[in-house]
Amino acid sequence: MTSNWRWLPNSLGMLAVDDVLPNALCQAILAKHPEWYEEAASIHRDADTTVDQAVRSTRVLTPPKETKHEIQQCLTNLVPQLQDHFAVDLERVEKAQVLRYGVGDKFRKHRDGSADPETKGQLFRKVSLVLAISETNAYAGGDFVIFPESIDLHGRGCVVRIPSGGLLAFRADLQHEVTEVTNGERFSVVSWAR
Ligand SMILES: O=C(O)CCC(=O)C(=O)O
Repeated sequence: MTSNWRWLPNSLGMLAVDDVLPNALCQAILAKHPEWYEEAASIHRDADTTVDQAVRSTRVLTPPKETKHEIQQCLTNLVPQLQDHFAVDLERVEKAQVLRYGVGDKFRKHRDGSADPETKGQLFRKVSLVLAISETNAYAGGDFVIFPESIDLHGRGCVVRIPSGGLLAFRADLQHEVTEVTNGERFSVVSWAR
């Protein structure tokens, strides 16, 4: 898909980029994930990390180290562009999570962190990175919805359909959600630059 999915996020100050993850890598994740260990994804709450499936229900996959390395390299290569776009200094990109959402899975509206220097520990994050592995027609529901502060959408948010391999980057304090998957499986990669 080479549509203009990037137009809306870019016009709202986010950064949308096609083909950040090579197609062969996305296909390898989709084909090989059944062999990989997976566990319930956690959230940060107060100073703790906890699993709360009413808030975040998805599985974190554990790809082999070469695959992890390839993903991490794709994200690290983006740092100059992210620094430029968001006018921030970035020291590193956190270890990426490869996520699998089955039917019923979702991540309720949340913020990933904040660049406020008062923010301690894991939640000190400047830029959130979301990359699609699946094509958007591989599942139903599972919409990625962003709630920009710059326009009044009466609380509704904008759905951004990131094509396979594409990246959406946005300030880590922007609210967003993944709606419940109602059919199929949805795979994505998330990370955060700090
Ligand atoms: O899986 C996604 O597309 C995004 C997940 C998300 O919002 C997050 O992990 O913070």
